[in-house]
Amino acid sequence: MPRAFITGLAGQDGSYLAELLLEHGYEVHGTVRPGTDLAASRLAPLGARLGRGPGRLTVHPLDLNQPEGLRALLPGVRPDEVYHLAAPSHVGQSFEQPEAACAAIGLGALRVLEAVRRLSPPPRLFLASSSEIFGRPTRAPQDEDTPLAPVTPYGCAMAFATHLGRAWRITYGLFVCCGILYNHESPRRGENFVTRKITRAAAAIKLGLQDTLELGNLDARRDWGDARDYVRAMWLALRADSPGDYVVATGQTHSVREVLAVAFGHLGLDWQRHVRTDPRLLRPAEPHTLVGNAARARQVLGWAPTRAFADVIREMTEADLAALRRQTGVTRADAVHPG
Ligand code: GDR
Repeated sequence: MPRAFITGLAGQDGSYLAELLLEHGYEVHGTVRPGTDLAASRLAPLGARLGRGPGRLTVHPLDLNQPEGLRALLPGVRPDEVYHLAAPSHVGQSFEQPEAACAAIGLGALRVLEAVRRLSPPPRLFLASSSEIFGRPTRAPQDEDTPLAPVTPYGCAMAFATHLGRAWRITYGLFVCCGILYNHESPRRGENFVTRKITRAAAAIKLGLQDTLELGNLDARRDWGDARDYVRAMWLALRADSPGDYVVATGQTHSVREVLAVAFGHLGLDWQRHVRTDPRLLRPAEPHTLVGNAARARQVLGWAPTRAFADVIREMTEADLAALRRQTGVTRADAVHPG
């Protein structure tokens, strides 16, 4: 049975990918930040799977900002497949801390590539890249050959990491796949990303725990997919006959306003009564017309998205409502706040 190694195991994607690989009998290893409370993390549902061997999960606390950490750890694990998912993922924050974001994303990818290259035989490597590398593209939808034109620190760092992956594939003949991932959401999405911020606020407003929601640009449009579909694409990429880069996207865009309409509408609320725009939440630059053409993933990997945008947003809203009810004990929502 294959052995996989995932950086960023406790993230949205890392946790779903670990579940997928365990289901397929893999022995899964991965890194989490030192001090991570597993029972309170996204890995909590996998508690019973902790251990070593096929179908088991081994967690390695490791600070990936330490240059030597991964290179020291990987030879002992001897993985067949490595998935590099750990990185700061908030584009807005990358404007506030550009140096930290660029170092973690750029040097992080470089260290993984170097650690993988030194293993014998080298494992197959998936690098998580981002639609942010296209920034303000000259064409839409974008595919694997679209020129990179990032406009955010995050996007610039991801472009650097993507070029490194391509260069190491050419130079060293490594099996490296860059997944150019468009936005992907789920109930495990971090609360500071716009979809989750909206679904959580809609649930809190429904329960009378909150009245207003502050957001930035409501006109922004994104190609939003489902995280569980996207980790399946990662896995399929490493099972292909040869390495390549893949756009992973739905090919459709929606606006932040549409997210609001679906989430609030699902709970019988009118979002316009609750949402305020806060100029401090506007970003210095926004990408334009990010929409992906996943034809190569479809043809080569047999991949296609299975969950529709509105279904994911509704699922997230339901999950937030259930979680807030559990946490607060508020159940008579309608009586508290008529919406
Ligand atoms: P994004 O996702 O930047 O596309 O990066 P995010 O959900 O943060 O923003 C999407 C759009 O919504 C607008 N927006 C707000 N965003 C946040 N976070 N908070 C707000 O209050 C708010 N109001 C409006 C943003 O301006 C933006 O236009 C995601 C991340 O997962 C990256 O790691 C990944 O690489 C890309 O998707 C593809």
